[in-house]
Amino acid sequence: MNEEQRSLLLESFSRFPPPKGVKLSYGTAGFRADASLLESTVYRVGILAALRSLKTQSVIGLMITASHNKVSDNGVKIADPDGGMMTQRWEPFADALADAWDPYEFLCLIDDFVRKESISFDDDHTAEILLARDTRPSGEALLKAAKQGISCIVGAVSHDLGVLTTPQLHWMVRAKNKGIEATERDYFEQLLNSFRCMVDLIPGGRKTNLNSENLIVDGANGVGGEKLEVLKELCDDLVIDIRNSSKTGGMLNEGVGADFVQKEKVVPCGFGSIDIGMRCASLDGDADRLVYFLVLPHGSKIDLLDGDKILSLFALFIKEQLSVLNEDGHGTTNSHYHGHLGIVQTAYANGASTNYLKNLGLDVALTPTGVKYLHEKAAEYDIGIYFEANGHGTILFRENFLSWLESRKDELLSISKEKHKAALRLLAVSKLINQAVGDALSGLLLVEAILQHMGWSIHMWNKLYVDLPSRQLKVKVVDRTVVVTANAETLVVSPPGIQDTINALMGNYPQGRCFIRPSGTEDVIRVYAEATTQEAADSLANSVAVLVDQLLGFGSMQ
Ligand code: NG1
Ligand code: ZN
Repeated sequence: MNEEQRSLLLESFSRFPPPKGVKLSYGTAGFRADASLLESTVYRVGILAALRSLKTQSVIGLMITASHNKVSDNGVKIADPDGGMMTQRWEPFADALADAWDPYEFLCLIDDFVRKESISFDDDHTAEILLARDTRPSGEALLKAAKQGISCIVGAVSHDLGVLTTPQLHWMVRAKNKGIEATERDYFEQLLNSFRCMVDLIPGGRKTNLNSENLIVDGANGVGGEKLEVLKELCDDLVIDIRNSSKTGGMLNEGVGADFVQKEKVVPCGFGSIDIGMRCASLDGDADRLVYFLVLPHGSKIDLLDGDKILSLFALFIKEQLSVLNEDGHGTTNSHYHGHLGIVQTAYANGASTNYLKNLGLDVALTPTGVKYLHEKAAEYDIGIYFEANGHGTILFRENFLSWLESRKDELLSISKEKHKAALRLLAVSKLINQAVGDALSGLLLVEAILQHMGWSIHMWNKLYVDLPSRQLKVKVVDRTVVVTANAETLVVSPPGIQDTINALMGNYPQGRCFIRPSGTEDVIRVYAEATTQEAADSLANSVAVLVDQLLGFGSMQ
């Protein structure tokens, strides 16, 4: 680094002192905290994004959001050149940068890192960063801090894209680096063109009346509802009743949104008995999660169709297309099977969904919680479908497989119309579903297209399998980092002894399954339990939560 660069960094450092006594870390989804604590962190992530752009010589994304967390929180994360999450290799540097207190320590840290990573500051490559934020009131000021961070790397430029969903920004970063048009309009057009293509390929033609009930969407009072309004205006075929859009004045994520619906299993605000039996969906605060639900008669209870059920619907559809593509004309499968399909879940996946998928003959892999792990695993297949139970997920297509489909699709037409259509459907799915991260808007369009393709109502979809009753709890602890897990978080290896007690408790319940793990986004230990009855799942989760509280918490539970 030359003198100009050093003095730029030193001068700006003094304007963004880190908050005293707060240590932040780049968790499951970037840095998250109360928004009032984040200015300095966001400024530093601006620097980080610029360095990442120099290193990769590509466009990088920086998103200001705290997703489903409360409106007073905020967060910041980086999108890598392929639109995925920032490489885990850079996370320790992100942590050190966010926590550096002394200006010279700060400078040395950057200097050493730049040298270690061989990042060059030559004039041929300048950093370029796309910035966006969700609808949180703190977003605008934090975005300014990010710009300040970026501008203290010599030559770096930022483009403020304003309010976007998280997946829109990731999509744009990916598109820009592939040399594809990358405006918001392009995003909407790609989604709608591929959606229309899927609808045109419905067996027996377009059947608009198949899903006679309307779709009603809860926008979490956030950016997702706002963007869905745009999508609806651009497409006459989309009949959607959008509630809790950010423009209706309700509080972000307060009694609304995918996280609330999934965890509480009750109707969000704005929904009630008039919606009984209708097809309802809920997005989270930055629209990277999607769940569907059915309002049940009497009270506020719902039947939840979570990420696992969305995954199962997608898996069934993709498997069907692959079978048609690979059939040899005598009802048997070709020996040269094209398109290895893999499913990726976490330990939070309902056991009934995993059984269902395995019974379909599919490969199911488990990874630790966090999109980065699921995404990485899914990228190992020709088609990898991953979902967290909370509704975050997508379908990844390997480039080679897509090129093979593209090159074969016309030839397939002379062999069989059905094979040709199966290839076209797979190509349409690859364009519709976000290849960078889970995206509630594209996920919603794909669910709608597949339901129409199958001729299914939400009730029929819901019957694919019956969820095992489950309960998720969280326990506040002194230091969540003392809990270390293994085997995709299904086993506690430290502190010693806890796993034996959990095993003994699980043994008390038929089909009892329970695990604990430290959250990556909150200062808690999460407890998940599953059993054959709700009472048993509740009781198992409670007894393990009490154990965690006694050993690691404040002893306030009994
Ligand atoms: P943590 O706090 O690490 O459990 C939560 C979700 C993740 C993921 C991240 C990022 C659960 C149990 N955990 O992570 O799946 O979505 O937030 O938003 O839902
Ligand atoms: Zn989110």
